[in-house]
Amino acid sequence: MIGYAFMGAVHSQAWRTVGHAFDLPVDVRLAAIGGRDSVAVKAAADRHGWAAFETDWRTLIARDDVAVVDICTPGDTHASIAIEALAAGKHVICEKPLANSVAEASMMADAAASAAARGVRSMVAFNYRRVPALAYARSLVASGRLGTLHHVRAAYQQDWLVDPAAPLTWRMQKERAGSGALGDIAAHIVDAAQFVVGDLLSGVSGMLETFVHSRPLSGGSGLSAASGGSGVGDVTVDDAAVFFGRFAGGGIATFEATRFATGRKNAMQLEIYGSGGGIRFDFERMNELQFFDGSLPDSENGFRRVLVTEGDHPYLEAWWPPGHPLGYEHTFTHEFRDFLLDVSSGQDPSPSFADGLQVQKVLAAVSQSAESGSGWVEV
Ligand code: 4PW
Repeated sequence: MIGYAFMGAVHSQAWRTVGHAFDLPVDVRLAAIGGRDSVAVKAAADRHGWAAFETDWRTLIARDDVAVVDICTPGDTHASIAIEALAAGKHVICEKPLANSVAEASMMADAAASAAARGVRSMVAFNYRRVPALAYARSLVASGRLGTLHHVRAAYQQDWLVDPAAPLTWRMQKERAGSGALGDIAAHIVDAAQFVVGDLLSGVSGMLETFVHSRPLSGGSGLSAASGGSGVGDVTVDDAAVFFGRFAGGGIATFEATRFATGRKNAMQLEIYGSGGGIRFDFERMNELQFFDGSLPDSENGFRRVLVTEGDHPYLEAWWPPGHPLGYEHTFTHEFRDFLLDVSSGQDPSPSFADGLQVQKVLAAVSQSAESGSGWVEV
């Protein structure tokens, strides 16, 4: 694994547990963790259970005991690491968004396609697909329980940047992150909406907003880095993205992604309404799905809470008896289980780099719309 901040920590947890939670045809060994700062990466190796550490990612990729490279770094390094790892015959998991641009994502998708011809597999880590309630929602839609799709409403609301004193970190620097809320959290709800609906967005129109344009320089790099630097730096990405779109097969959608929804900490929400019913999901209650089954008589009907903890719900066979909820970290264990099963059986994991490229194209279309002001009519 390369990277050791928030995603590095939660991925490490998933690598430690996946081989124990699920029966896998492979042994999982946390061979090496990579990072530039030798003191920090050694501490991360000790803390997260990695057998070794490297301060050069190329050295890590070249190790004979590394079969899978897990990329948990800022987006400006995804393409170079993934392309070299695939060329070296290593299977690759890359955190979302796939890249900082369509051009980079396209090169990664091409490298993944040629690597797959050599039996080398890859996946982009949109972990919300592995929330049991969303995987179950997808099965409800796929089985026709909602009928013809009319509306999707998706939101991803955080508030960690409302305070203008929150320090400047890599997530607010375009050259490191590519974009702000758009690539970091709108990417999640675009992928999750397309995954649950089983269709792709054909067009979008939107706006981006930056509320705070300069921040104190930070002493660290993570989401909650303490401000230890001196002076201020420019915020060069969006704080919020609001957009709407149309699905290729019909149905319209609205999306809101923000780091300024005061009071909302990690509120990822998805609502789907069709001719036959409706679904509502809120990550703050991630083990539940609100389901309106339109086949029941109106006199006895309404949204009912489905507790998605039964053994026949997706992934639940590995965990606890009904009624014992799972957490955020389980979604990463689930995605690694699927990845390792696909690699072992010679299948291409999902979502693929091509899927990641398609999300990147949606994000780029939103940016283009916002920059050109297209579709905006003054009242
Ligand atoms: O889903 C993740 C969130 O929990 C996102 O990928 C980034 O990390 C942004 O906020 C958190």
